[in-house]
Amino acid sequence: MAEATANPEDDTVHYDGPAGGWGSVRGITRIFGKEAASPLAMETLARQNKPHGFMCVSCSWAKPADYHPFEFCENGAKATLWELTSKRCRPEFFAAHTVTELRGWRDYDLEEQGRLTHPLRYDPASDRYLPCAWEDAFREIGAELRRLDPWESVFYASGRASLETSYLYGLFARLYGHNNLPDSSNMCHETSSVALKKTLGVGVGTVVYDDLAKTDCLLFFGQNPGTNSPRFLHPLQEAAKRGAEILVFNPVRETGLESFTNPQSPLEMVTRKATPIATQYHQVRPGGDIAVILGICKHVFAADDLAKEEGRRVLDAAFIEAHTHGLEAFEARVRGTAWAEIERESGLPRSAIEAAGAAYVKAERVTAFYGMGLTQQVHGFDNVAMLVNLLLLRGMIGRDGCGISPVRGHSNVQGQRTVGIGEKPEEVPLDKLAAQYGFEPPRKKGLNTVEACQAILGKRVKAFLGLGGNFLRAIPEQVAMELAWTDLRLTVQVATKLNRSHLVNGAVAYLLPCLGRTEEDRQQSGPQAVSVEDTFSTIYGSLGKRTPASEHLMSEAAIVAGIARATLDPNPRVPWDTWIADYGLIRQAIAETYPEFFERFNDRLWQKGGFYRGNKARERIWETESGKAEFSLPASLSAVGFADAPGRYRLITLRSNDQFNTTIYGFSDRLRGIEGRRDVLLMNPDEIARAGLEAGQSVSLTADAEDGIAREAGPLVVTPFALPDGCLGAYYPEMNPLIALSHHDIQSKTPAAKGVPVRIRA
Ligand SMILES: Nc1nc2c(c(=O)[nH]1)N[C@H]1C(S)=C(S)[C@@H](COP(=O)(O)OP(=O)(O)OC[C@H]3O[C@@H](n4cnc5c(=O)[nH]c(N)nc54)[C@H](O)[C@@H]3O)O[C@H]1N2
Ligand SMILES: Nc1nc2c(c(=O)[nH]1)N[C@H]1C(S)=C(S)[C@@H](COP(=O)(O)OP(=O)(O)OC[C@H]3O[C@@H](n4cnc5c(=O)[nH]c(N)nc54)[C@H](O)[C@@H]3O)O[C@H]1N2
Ligand SMILES: [Mo]
Repeated sequence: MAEATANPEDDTVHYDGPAGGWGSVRGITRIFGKEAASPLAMETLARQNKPHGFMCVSCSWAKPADYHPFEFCENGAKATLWELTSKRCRPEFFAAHTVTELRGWRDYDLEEQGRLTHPLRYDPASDRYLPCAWEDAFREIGAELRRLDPWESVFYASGRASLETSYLYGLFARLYGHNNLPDSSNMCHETSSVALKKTLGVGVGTVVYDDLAKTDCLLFFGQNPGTNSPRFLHPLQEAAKRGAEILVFNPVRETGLESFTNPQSPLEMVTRKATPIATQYHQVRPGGDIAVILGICKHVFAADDLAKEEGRRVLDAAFIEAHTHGLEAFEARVRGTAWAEIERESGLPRSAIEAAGAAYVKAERVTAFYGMGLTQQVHGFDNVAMLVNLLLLRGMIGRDGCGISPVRGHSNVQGQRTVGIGEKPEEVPLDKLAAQYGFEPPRKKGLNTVEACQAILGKRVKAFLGLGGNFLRAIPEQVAMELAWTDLRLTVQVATKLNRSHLVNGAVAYLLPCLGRTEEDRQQSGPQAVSVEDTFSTIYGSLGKRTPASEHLMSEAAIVAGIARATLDPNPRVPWDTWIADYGLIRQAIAETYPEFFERFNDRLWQKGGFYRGNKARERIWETESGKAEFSLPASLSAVGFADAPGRYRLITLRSNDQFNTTIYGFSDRLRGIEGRRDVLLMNPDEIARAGLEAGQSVSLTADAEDGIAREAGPLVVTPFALPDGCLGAYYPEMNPLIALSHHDIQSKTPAAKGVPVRIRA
């Protein structure tokens, strides 16, 4: 059986087996036992991601029409069992522990207490959370909000809540009077929303699930499907088997991109046969992607020069002429950049980049997939825009089997934006809302995540509502933010399990427990379904059937409606109670606001394979400034936004295979061969030697930001790992105290968590 071992050749820690396979089965079994989930949980897993089933609460990967018998992966199963745990975090727990005491606990131990069971109010006298009645909670929260200027409040959303809940949440903010609606997307694919909008006219990807069966070349930049979207490994395996080129660019050699054994295939499982995935694997330097892609473009222009001599073209000249703008300046920039510069910034030899270029030139249908490796950089916008440039050169957008695909994170993060959660007023049909509900919506831009943090530090915000998530652990600048947090007047957190954000509270604080997506949501008209949108803009119904973790839970939709009703003056056109009695009526309201996406929403809710909401760029209609797809010039050849200096490293903050964002399921990062601990500092053996360190030594990291603020994390154990020179790897969220709030993508303000300047302190 595959095990984590030290690599005999260079002593680095790595994993010997494929992704999937028996390791993933063992992973599921272990969590099943740990959460003491009832045998009925298996029945729930069998309904996961299927028509009339429920849609996984883990990632936003597609739920295909021709599904597998078990359309779930190791990490989807972990997420489901995490929700279905038999453990409960009851009022007795809070009676036994003060909030100050709990603040000293590890994230893992907090969530290990299990599901929250009662609405709770913070009692300053005893420093404890005490149970309260739902109506009292709503009344006091409403009264507090009514006392504030609406712009002094922030309504955060974490990307899981359904389309129905999200629509109500956004509407509530606007009826109340602000656009301060940051969401987890602001820390994630906001870079994509901004860059794709600017260059292609749509803020989402152009690829659909069926393209995966047609593409003959997949470019993979900074996304780790083995851990973060494991069901992606099935179409990837199929593509590999049909001989498609799979070109990976990642500083880390991620197992899922190297080889895969399909746990759903008895033959592969018994024979332990693994399919190799990547046909080329390039360990680019963190922040080196702009240079790599520019190098590939350079190769494309050179190949076009040669082809022209033979009367052929490599560029899609007709497409460029009819559909794009700005080629000339881009071409001049590419031709004017020397290979030596490209090699230095990318950390890759010219020959490797040319090999990738040759595969791209040969392919008929190319798709590009990417994740946090591109978006969480200071020049993240340029990373994404460069990928667009590359695809435009050969007309790889708006054809079957082609396109660009940001692989989204949270299961409904893209959908939340679709139905109005967002701080940018221009992206919400405010006139429509005004007419539909008879009010004057706020028109000023609201706060995104970084701006909300700045406003909290500057004491300009007095109330924070969190619809899920773990804001204080997910954001940068943790130390200063936690200090500022206690100055808030009101904090309200809607959650399923206890986390650190609940323990740093405002003067008036509520912790409101909600139903999970697997659970039956029974309202006046009967059990309610909800809906979510996946990474390919496809929308699915989702029906929870499990008995709720506690009879005191409310649905997220009902909690939002409860707070809204208590805050706002009555408006007969905004029937909160009627909406909650029957979510079909919320879907009707959504269809009225967004007819272009949600026409006949209720009829299409259970369409097999979901329904596609369409994408203009896919049809080659470009809603950009020029009316065409835009070539753009990167501001810099390096994406990290700081210069190299002696002793300064580029830190990548990583997700393990045993976590979902700030939720730590366990201490095993099986696919990277790291077991039993998360306090590791990954660096390559030569780098360890150059720094005068030894494997196993304990060190800490300090931030190397220019603002002079001391930021530190550790202790960490130096662990040899195959990474490029000059870079370090360590886990998110433990490293977040090291990230300055100002260290973010310039255009979108997405925190630059994949290229953090740090120093090592021995
Ligand atoms: N099991 C599980 N599933 C998840 C999540 C989870 O935490 N656990 N989180 C969900 C969420 S919200 C999201 S956004 C997604 C995140 O999914 P991903 O987008 O895959 O995010 P990460 O794992 O943070 O990082 C992705 C990859 O970027 C690489 N990388 C780092 N720096 C660079 C660089 O400069 N260039 C390149 N080319 N690559 C780089 C890293 O080595 C890593 O392999 O997953 C979702 N699914
Ligand atoms: N350094 C660094 N920082 C990062 C990242 C990184 O790669 N590196 N990644 C960023 C990214 S991509 C993201 S998306 C953010 C994630 O930021 P968030 O979305 O804010 O964080 P999560 O960890 O997903 O939130 C977990 C909590 O959600 C609650 N929860 C779970 N299920 C439900 C539910 O059904 N309803 C409700 N109401 N609550 C629920 C539970 O209480 C749980 O503790 O972090 C960002 N921060
Ligand atoms: Mo994310």
